Order: sequence, then structure tokens, then C-alpha cells
Amino acid sequence: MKQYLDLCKHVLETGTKKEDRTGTGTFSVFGYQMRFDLAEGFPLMTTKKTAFRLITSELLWFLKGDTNVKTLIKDRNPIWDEWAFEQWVKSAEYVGPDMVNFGIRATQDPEFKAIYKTEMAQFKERVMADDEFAAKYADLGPVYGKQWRSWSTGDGTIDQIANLIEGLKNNPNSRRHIVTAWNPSEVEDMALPPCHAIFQFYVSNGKLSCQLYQRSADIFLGVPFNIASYALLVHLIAHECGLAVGEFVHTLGDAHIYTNHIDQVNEQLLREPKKLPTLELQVEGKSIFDLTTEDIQLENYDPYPKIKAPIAV
Ligand code: UFP
Repeated sequence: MKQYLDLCKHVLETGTKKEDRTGTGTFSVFGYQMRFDLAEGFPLMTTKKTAFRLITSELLWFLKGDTNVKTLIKDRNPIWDEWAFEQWVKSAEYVGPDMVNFGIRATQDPEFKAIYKTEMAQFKERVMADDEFAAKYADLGPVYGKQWRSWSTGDGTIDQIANLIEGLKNNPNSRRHIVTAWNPSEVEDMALPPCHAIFQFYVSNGKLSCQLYQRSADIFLGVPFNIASYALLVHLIAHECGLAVGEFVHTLGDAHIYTNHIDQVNEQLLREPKKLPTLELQVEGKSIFDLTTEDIQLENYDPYPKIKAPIAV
């Protein structure tokens, strides 16, 4: 996608060097916007192979209101493993090998990486085998699923997604179709404060559009997932509301390329984008809250090969 490659070029050319929480270092800009016309095809990267099944599995996990990584592990989806593992190794109960700064150390020290991989595998096995352990360490706290489906009001909860769908069906012209995952009273209890923090839907000429404000954007590893995830959300909500798909508008706050992703970004920039795939939904008669990854398929996805890069935790 040209929009994405333009973002990469913009950050490489104008970004400033900025230290960050993970200790990796980034090139960063503040404030950027991309627009994707969803009628032109499904915006999944064609310039590197991107795991659509993981994106689907994560979005369905959010939509079910789930916050426990156990569900994702069961679904062979590793994208939140590191955040659950971090809760475990930082706890008083953990007495294994030193895992301080495991994310960055695993990229720099092969010996440590082997120990870390063993610890991670044991952690995941225990999550699967022990419900009490899973509830304690694999639950990420009040993250997306909780805020989207059961925002706490003190004496009750608000289902923001159900309200969004009701609002779009009954009052499409409203300018208040907002969902927020950023809950200031609960941010401290989350394993990772929401990156995709707030989004708004908009209906015009029978088409449904969505704009997302993403406060923090890992351009190489996170953003391709975020674009596809929200594009899928627009398709699912549009289907539920009997609307066609419009645009996905992606607004970024701190948009950064990690210093250990620069070679990978440059490699991707050498690749010419291909035709976008299309989405095939088998969701007729099913609730948006009960879908499985098999209900959502991509057709004609023919990307360039995968490009590996370390994740900053
Ligand atoms: N990040 C994304 N997209 C996501 C997600 C995380 O790009 O959906 F969950 C990246 C952004 C940043 C890091 O590099 O993860 C979060 O760190 P921080 O909370 O310090 O912004």
C-alpha cells in the first residue's frame, strides 16, 4: 500500500531520534494521517507477508470482551504473549532465571534467547494447564475487550460496541458514534495502555467509515496489523448494519520506526505494492460477538515474503 510506504519514507526522512520506554530507540514524528478506501480492496500489506489469521483472532477476542491471553494461546496466536509473560516474571512468585528486560536482551544475546524461549514455553504450558495461574498472570487487566464491552461505571457496565451498532442502525447521521478504550481510571491496571485509543464511525451515502486515533504506532510491526484490524472491524460493523464500506482514516500520534527495524523498512521500500486482496465473510445470520476465524477469509492475497524483525517490549 502506497499510503503506508509513504509513511515509512516520511518518518525516515523527517523523524527525530527519540529514546523510548523499551530502551531500543526510535525515529519518530508526531501526528500523521492515512486514508484507505475500503472499496478498493482489503488493506493488508502486500509488500510483506502479514498474518491475517492472527489479526482476525485478536479482533474477535476484543469483540468477545475477553482480556485473557489463554484464549489467544488456544487459538495459536502469540501476539500478546510477551505482555502476559512480563506480568509473570515481574511477580513475587516467579523464581526462575533473571528475565529483566527480556525483550531487548533476547535480540542481543543468543544464549539468553534460548533460556527465555524455554521460560516462555513453560509459562504458556502452565497457562493452559492451570486456570488459577491463567487468571492471575495471563489476564492483561482491563484492556481493549473490557473497555469495549464492559466499561465499568462503578455500579454497572457499558457495552460500547452494542451501543455503537444500535446508534448506527437507529441514528446513522449522529456525530457521536464513538468508542474509547482509553479509560483514565483504569490505565494503571492495564498490561499495556491502549495504543488504538479512540475511534469514531461515520455514515454517509450508505457507506460506513471509521477514524482511529492511535496514540503510539510501531510502524514496522504494529501498524500493518492495526490497519487491517480496523479495516476488518469496519467490514464487520457495516455488514451488521446493512451498510457498504467507506474509508478507514488512520490518525497517528507518536509514529515511530524502531532503530532495529530500519533495514527491514528499507527492504520493504524496495518492493512495489501488488493488487490488494479481498475479504470473504461467511457471517450471515451470526452475531458479530460469536464469530470464529473460519468465518473470515481473504481471497487473492499474494504478498512478497515475510520480513522478520524483533519486537520491542
Ligand atoms: N503498538 C502498536 N500497535 C498496537 C499495540 C502496540 O504499534 O496495536 F498494541 C506499539 C507502539 C509502541 C508500543 O511501539 O507498541 C507500545 O509502547 P508504549 O506504550 O510505550 O507507547
